[in-house]
Amino acid sequence: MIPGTEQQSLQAATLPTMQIMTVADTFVKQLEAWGVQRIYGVVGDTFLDFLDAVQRSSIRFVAVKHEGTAAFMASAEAKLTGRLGVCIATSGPGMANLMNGLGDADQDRVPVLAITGQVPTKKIGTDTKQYLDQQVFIEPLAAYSALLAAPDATVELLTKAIHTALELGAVTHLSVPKDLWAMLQTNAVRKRPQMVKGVLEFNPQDVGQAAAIMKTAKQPVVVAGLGAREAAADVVRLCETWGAGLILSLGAKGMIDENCPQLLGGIGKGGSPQASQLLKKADVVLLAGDSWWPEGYVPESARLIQIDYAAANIGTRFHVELGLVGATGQVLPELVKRLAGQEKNEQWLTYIGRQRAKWQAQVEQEATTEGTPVHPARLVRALQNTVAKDAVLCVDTGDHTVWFNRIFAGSGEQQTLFSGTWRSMGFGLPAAMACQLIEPERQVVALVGDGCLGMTLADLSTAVRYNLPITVVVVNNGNLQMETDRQIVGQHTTLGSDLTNPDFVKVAEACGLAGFRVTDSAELDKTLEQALALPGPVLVDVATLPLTFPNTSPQEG
Ligand SMILES: Cc1ncc(C[n+]2csc(CCOP(=O)(O)OP(=O)(O)O)c2C)c(N)n1
Repeated sequence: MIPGTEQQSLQAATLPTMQIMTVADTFVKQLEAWGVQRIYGVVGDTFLDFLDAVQRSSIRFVAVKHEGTAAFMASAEAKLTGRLGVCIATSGPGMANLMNGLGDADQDRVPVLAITGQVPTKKIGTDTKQYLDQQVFIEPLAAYSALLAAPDATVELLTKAIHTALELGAVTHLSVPKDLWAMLQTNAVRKRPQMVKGVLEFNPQDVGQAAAIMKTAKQPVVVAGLGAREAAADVVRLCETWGAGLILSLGAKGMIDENCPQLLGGIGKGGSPQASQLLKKADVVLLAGDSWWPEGYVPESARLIQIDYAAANIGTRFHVELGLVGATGQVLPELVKRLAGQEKNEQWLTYIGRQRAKWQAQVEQEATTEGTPVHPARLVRALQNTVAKDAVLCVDTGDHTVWFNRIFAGSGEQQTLFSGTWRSMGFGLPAAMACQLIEPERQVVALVGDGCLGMTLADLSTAVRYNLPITVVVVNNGNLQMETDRQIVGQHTTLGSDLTNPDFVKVAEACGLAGFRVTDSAELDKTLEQALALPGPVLVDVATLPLTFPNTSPQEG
C-alpha cells in the first residue's frame, strides 16, 4: 500500500479495534511485548507521534543531552542485562550522533535496536533538509536495517529487528518516515514467542578430543573472557582440576574472586607482565568465552582450544586447533569430568604461585604509593576498598582503564562494564546512568578520565534529572594521558593532548550533583566513602599524577 492512500477507509469505528492502531501505538506495544522498559533518546520532530504513544505506555522515555549518550546507554543496558537496549534519534544529525554508541554495541556484540525518524515519505531521496540514506549510513554497524515503507509492515519489520538483535547479539535498525507514525495499520501485535532451545549435546568423542589435547599439557593456561561470566565457578574448577594458570581478558575483569590462587591478572596493556610470561611458556591454552587477544600476546607454539557460543568467533584472530561451539557453562563441566583425577604438574603450579606473588608485590607497591597528586594505582585501590561487594563499575577509556585492569581486585560479585572492543571515550557516564536506572538499589560507580568526562559533561544533568545516585570518579591528570604516553614513547610532540578543563566540582554543583575534590591520597578513602553514601548523584574529582603507563609501546592499542 502506498502510505496514506487507504488511511481514510481504516476508521477505527468500522473495523475490529484489536487490529486497528496507529503505527506509533503498534510500535510501542510491540516493544512492550518484548519486555522493553526504556528508550533512550533526544526528541526530534520526526518521531513526535511515537513519543505520544510512549507516553501512553509502560515504557519510559529517558531524555538525554546527546544521542551518543542515548546509544551508549542502550549498549550498557544490553551489556548489564543481556536484554535488548533501545535508543531513538531524529533523521540526519540525530542519527549521526547515535553512531558512536552503536559502534560500541556492535563491536561488543550486544543487542541494541536503534530507531530513527526519517523525512516524510514523499521527500525520501530528495535534497530536503536532514535527509540521509539511513540504510547506507548504518550498513557497517547494523546486522539488519530497514525503512518502514508501509504501515502494515510495522509488526513484521519490528519483530525481525528485535529478534535479529537478540539472536545475533547485534545492532539492528529501523527508519520510520515522520508521516507514517500517525497512520493506521491492521496487524495485531505479536506476542514474544516462548523460546525453548534444545540443550546442546556434545558428541562425547568431540569433547574427548579436547580433553585428549588438554591431557598432553605440562604447562596449561586458561584465558577466560566475558563469555564465561555465567560459568565463572566452572572456570575456577577447571583450573584446579587441570592445574592451569588463569588469565582474564579485559571484559572479564571482576568476574572471578581475585583471591583465586591460580589467577595471574590480565593480558594486554593493563595486564600483568607475569601473565604474559606465563602465556609464553604455555603448551596448551584453553580460551573460554574469549575472542579478544591483543596482538603480540598469542603464544606461537601452544596448542589452542577455544570455546565460544558462536562458531563465527572461533579462530578469527589467532590460530585455533580445536573449536568447541557451545555455552561455556555446558562445555566446561564436561571437560572437568574428563580431566578429574589427572596428575598435575606441581612444578608448573609452583611457578604460577611464584609469579602470582611477584605480581601481587608489584601491585601492592603501586597501590600503596601515597602523596599529592594521587597515584592512579592508589585511586583504584581506594575504589576497591570502598565500593560495595556487588557494585557495578562503569569504566571509561584511557590510562585509567588500564590502571583499573592492573590494580582492581574484584569480589567476584561486582560487574564491570567497558567499551571493550570499540574503546570509545565517553562510555563511563552514560553506562553508569543506564545501570542505575535498571538497578536503582545497586551501587553504581563511573570511573572516567578528565578527557572522557569532557565528552559527556552535558549529561551530568541527566543524572540529576532522573535522580540517579551514581558516583562519578574523575581521574583528573590534565591530559589525554593514554595518547600523551604514546606521543612521549614514540618521541612525538605532545601537541593537543593536554587538556583545558573546567572546575569539575563547580560544574557538577551547577548541574545539581554533590561535588568533592581530592588532591592527596590521605583524604581519598574517607572522601569516597562519604560520596558513595550520599543518596543522590555525586562527582569526586581526584587530582592524579600524569604518569606514563608502565611499558607503553607506541604501537599497542
Ligand atoms: C571517542 C574517542 N576519541 C579518541 C580516542 C583516542 N583515545 C584513547 S584514550 C584517549 C585519552 C583519554 O583521556 P582521559 O579521559 O583523560 O583518560 P586518561 O588516559 O588520562 O586516563 C584518547 C584520546 C578514543 N578512544 N575515543
